[in-house]
Amino acid sequence: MISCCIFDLDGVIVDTAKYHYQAWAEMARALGFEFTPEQGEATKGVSRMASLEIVLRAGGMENRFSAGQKERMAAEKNERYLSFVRQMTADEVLPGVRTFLEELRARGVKVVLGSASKNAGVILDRCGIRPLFDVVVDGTLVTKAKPDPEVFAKGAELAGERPADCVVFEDAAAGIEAATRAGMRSVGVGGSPTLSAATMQLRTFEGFTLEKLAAGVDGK
Ligand code: B16
Ligand code: MG
Repeated sequence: MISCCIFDLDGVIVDTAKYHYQAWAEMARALGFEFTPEQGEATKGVSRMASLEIVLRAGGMENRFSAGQKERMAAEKNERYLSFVRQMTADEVLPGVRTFLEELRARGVKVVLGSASKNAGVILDRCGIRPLFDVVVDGTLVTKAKPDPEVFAKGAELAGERPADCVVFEDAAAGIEAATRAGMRSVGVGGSPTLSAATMQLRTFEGFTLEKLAAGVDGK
């Protein structure tokens, strides 16, 4: 039975990773080194402060700054990131997502957001999709980052659904692990080989339906 679908945000609903990357790369350049797109991959699904550590390590600067300086750097990065996010429109919702969310709602399946981002609310608002979610759990509500199951467990609890009836949609390996640890089935979105632990794989939401989801996760 599937009574609740829980969606990661960045990489599943929208591609905000490109804005995170641009903001981190600008910070790195100001510090005097290049942060490459390949290095940026490691920040996907990871919290803001953990991402900062990844960037500083890439520049060999992991021990150079105090905790207070790091807080300020993360805040500045976030301002840069928000300057991109504030320009977002409904066109940036990834293909097929809106139709699939609408189908779930029409069929009585709960729709929940489970994101590490503290900016999830503003992104949902900019894209005009907040009304499609029954429950929003974001980085402001959880204390433990994925692969800890907290974000998904809380989503199921607030939706009033049992973990066994929930399916998580994720583009990051840590998110698939979090779903498994929460006792939920999972869909690896985007086709990365790092998502092989997911119950099923999905390249795009275009043409995807509840029926296809049920067939894909059934009996696994
Ligand atoms: P913020 P998700 C994650 O979103 C991003 O993938 C990750 O790159 C980012 O560092 C994290 O949110 C925190 O974002 O700085 O906005 O709080 O994939 O969990 O939806
Ligand atoms: Mg993600």
